[in-house]
Amino acid sequence: MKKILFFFLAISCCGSLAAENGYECWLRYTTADKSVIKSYRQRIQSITLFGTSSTIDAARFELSTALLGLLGKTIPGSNSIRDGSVIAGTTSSSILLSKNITVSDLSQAGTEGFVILSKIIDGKNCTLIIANSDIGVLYGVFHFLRLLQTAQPIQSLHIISAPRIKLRLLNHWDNLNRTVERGYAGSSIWNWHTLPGYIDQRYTDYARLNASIGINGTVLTNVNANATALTRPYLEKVAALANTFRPYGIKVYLTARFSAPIEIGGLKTADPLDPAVRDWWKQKADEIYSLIPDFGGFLVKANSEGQPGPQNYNRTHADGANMMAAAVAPHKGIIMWRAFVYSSENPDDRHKQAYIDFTPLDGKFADNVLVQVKNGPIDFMPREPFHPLFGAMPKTPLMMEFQLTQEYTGQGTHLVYLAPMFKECLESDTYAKGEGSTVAKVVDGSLDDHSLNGMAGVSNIGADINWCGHPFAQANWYALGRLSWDHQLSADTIADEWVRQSFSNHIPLVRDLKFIMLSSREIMVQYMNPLGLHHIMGTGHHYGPAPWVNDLSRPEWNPVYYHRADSFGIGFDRTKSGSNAIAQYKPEATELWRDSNDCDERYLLWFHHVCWNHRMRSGQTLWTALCMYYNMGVDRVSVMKIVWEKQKPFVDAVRFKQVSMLLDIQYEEACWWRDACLLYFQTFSKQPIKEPFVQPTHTLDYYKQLRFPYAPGN
Ligand code: GCW
Repeated sequence: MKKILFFFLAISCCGSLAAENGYECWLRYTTADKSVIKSYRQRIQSITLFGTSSTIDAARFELSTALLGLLGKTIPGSNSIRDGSVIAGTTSSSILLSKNITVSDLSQAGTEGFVILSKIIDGKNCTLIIANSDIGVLYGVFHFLRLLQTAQPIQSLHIISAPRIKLRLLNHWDNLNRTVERGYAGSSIWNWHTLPGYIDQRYTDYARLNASIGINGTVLTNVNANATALTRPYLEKVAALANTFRPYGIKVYLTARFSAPIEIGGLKTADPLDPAVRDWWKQKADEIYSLIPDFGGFLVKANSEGQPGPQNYNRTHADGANMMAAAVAPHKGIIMWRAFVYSSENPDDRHKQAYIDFTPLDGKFADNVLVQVKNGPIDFMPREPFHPLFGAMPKTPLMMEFQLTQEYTGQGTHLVYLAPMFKECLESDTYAKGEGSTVAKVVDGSLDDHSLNGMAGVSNIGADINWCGHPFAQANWYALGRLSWDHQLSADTIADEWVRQSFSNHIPLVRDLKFIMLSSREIMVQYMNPLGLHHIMGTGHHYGPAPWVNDLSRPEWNPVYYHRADSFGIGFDRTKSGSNAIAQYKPEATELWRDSNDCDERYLLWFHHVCWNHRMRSGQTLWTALCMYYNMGVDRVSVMKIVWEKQKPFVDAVRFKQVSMLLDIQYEEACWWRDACLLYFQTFSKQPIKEPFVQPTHTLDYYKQLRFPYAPGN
């Protein structure tokens, strides 16, 4: 009886628990929360949208579809003002709107932002959504719908919101054959073969989801680029996508293979100073813009991991970038030039190489070039210090590159909410211009006054029905959008919004899922890469642990290069006595890392090689601490599982089961990381894994012989 009563209570507080496949992501528009639906019905009785563009049509579609779902009835359009009118548009499209907003509010909204106001007009309670541009109206509508979906009060609104960052982009690492490099959610959503004739509904839904979180650009192709994407037939396909995305304010960009003039242009060289090469790029840009007048520009990976680039011709990265920049500049295009470079010939610490290559070029890039920098100096590890380039190139806009796809953070099977990691980086202080010179201020352009600025996330989207594979991976896509709009939002706020929209407003569920999400990143660090360990994953596919690998052709591809375990101890000495990578940071920024006895222990083995009996703050030895963290990470995954199981009454059966199964896998894989790493490091420490820590289930040889020939994303 008790059980039955509980079941009914659960149903009544959560609304429908119909099976969900996750396709809608955070735009589910299910019945509004009971606590607010009555007031919403009062406040929302008619909708008026001024304007005639396809963007306004998109806003109208979204509003009417969403309100039908949320309020359970069709909300009529209306030309007259009444109680409960929701009126949206630009000030130029409506005198009513321009009369009811102050110049100051409007100017704060800027070109892409919006204002949402509760106003009494002619004695009637109205809600106004006002912007300077149609896209601002669409963003405002999506914000209003977010308020409704997250059960916020809407009686007395005065919201002004404008993006802090100009370019808010997804970077797809999608290949033309529809494989996705480091993709764990199925094949590429771009069906190149059926484009441009066939426009999959997914393309529109992709644009809706992106616009709802403020993303305004997408790089469609892999940075390990294929020049074929720049041939006419493919450009026509790209144009079809651009047409689909345009109403949603999303520009398309492509990756440009540096050797394209040779590969598809029939030239003998791709030397950026060669007039024929320069002309080829100019003509290519003209051709692209004739098909896609608002084409965004190119993202380029050059002279890195085998990609061709200007250094093949003894030219600099600036020479290469500026040549392409000149080609797109007449069309207002931009170049995003990646700083992810390290060379096989250079024996220096990989941590240092991008800084060494790029800082001398500061001030040498054309105005329409951004240098795109990964959050950390190695490669999207579970935890890295911020990249030393941030704050070191004041004359160049540095664009942030985060990785949403979980290449090194659990791939397709681990629940890891990455916003805390993104925030950790954004809030790091570079001290470039004294205290408070955060990475966020470098990236949003405010520190050095760059009006061109951007943030990108390497996409985790694929053709899986729920887009991202793991139901919780959607939260990382969501977080990228929200943080690029406003990097001051907390990871907690973003998780709160996402859970409410993606699951429900049921308070205990929101609390518990946030608990899981907000702790998940640190837990993952503990069972994979505690204490500053990094790059100890499997070769090629990067799946699972393989700290023992030491036979790859390039030293910096081997895990042993990074952990440097030996009979004395473990860790990479990056201080003066070692590679001195630490000197690439401002002295104030390194205060927490400099001294191995006083180092922020989260970065201990990143910056120091310390002995196995090194005393930790806790008084434990390093070896014991290592055992403790690996075990703690695993134990905390089991807590995640318990907390998830409690949600059964509040989550639809399909997603509940999916996440349960994935958490089981995550637990198994966390144990694998713990056991394989501890057994391997034990061969150097020569110390026991003592009680209460768990004894590994298998031998080290067992873990070493595991093979995963078809692991995804490779
Ligand atoms: O993280 C590494 C990946 C490569 C990737 C490269 C990069 C696209 O393992 O797959 O290539 O980074 O960012 O260029």
